[in-house]
Amino acid sequence: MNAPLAKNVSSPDSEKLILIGAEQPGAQGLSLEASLEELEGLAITAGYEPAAWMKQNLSRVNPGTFLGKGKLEELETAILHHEADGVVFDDALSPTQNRNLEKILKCRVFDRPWLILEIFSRHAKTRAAKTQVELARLKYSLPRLSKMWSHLSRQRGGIGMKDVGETQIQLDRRMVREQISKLERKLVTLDKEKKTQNKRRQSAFTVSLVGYTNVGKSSLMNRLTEAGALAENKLFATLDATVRKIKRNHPYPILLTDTVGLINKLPHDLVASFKSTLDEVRNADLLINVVDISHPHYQEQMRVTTELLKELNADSIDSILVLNKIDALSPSERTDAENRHPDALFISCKTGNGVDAVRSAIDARYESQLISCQVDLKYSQMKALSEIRKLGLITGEDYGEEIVSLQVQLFPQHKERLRRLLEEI
Ligand SMILES: Nc1nc2c(ncn2[C@@H]2O[C@H](COP(=O)(O)OP(=O)(O)OP(=O)(O)O)[C@@H](O)[C@H]2O)c(=O)[nH]1
Ligand SMILES: [Mg+2]
Repeated sequence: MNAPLAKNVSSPDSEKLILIGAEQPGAQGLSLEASLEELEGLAITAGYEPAAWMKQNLSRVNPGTFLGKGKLEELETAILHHEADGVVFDDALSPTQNRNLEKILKCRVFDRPWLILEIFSRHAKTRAAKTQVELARLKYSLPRLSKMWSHLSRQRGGIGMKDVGETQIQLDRRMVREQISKLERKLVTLDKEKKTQNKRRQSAFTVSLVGYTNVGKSSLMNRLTEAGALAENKLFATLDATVRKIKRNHPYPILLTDTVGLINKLPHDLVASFKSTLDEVRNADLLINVVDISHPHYQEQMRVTTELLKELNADSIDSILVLNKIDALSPSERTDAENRHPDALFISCKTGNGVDAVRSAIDARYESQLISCQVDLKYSQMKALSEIRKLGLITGEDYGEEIVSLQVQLFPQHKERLRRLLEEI
């Protein structure tokens, strides 16, 4: 992290963790070093105390224990040495690997996806976000039920089911499955409510802020709209899509959406659960791809963002690249970045530098989508003018003897509505 991250809890008895990363042939995304650094940031955000890092070159993942025997022994020694309470793997563990590792290492073992879920769970505020995270957590836990359950219950007030027997696990599984279907039903209802809201937004130009976590999306949202969105030096500060109108004289409002940040190895269940939030991205007319240009690994973060947008089928949406935090660059770093990204907009949400250019770029993209057409009105039809104004932007008026010729700019999808309106008058 390029700046110290805010700790969620600074409790003196926060759990000590050993972080494990593995270099695997053909792996994509962040380098091992950058990925472990990020894992450390995630662990701190979730309130843990990272005690040490361990790296491993893996030519083959052991299906039962992920790591080979030698590395496991090394890990056991490290746990004793650092008096660690647990181990977190940077890679996703299978449920079997997870259970076996807990048995061998006799301490809590979890992985990056679970860590992200814990953070999401702490930061979720709205009903939809809470439901989405809870669903993802339960789906993740179901095949891992045994010791994992004790973490779940601990976080929900500590029912204390540490040494549960097989029968108990069967019962727990059934309970979790029932809870999963209950939450899925709840999400469907919430989704329906949202669709009604979205319908009202159909005749709007929607712009979505996207990008890696902590790059400054919410800060840009605040600069552009005075939305008062929560901006914090915290991974995943934003979990819910906030929508605000950018005030302008256009016939259709421009709506700006702040979205959840992206990260490498985002848990699959989480992506699925956040589908409706991420729909904001998929359905946008324009994406503002925000990058923290001052981050040492910004290029890798850009790569991960591109990959995730592809996964969300959002890679063909028109987008503007915005490089934020230029206040944190030295003059030579700035020149370097400008040479490397000649088409990007350089801004600082901290100083406000460049924010107007983002506003103009959004307007220009909006206007480029409009089509021009000529509407001839008889003077007796002039009452339709106010209706036409609701559909499009009148850019020219030519008053003839019999008719008024209007130049109207509008979205292609509204041409049919205009035609019908003219027929009716
Ligand atoms: N130096 C500097 N810091 C910035 C700038 N813009 C945002 N920040 C800081 O970066 C941190 C993250 O900002 P947010 O706006 O919360 O970032 P985000 O992309 O919304 O983050 P998530 O919601 O967690 O994905 C905060 O501490 C901001 O104050 C900038 O231009 N310069
Ligand atoms: Mg945010």
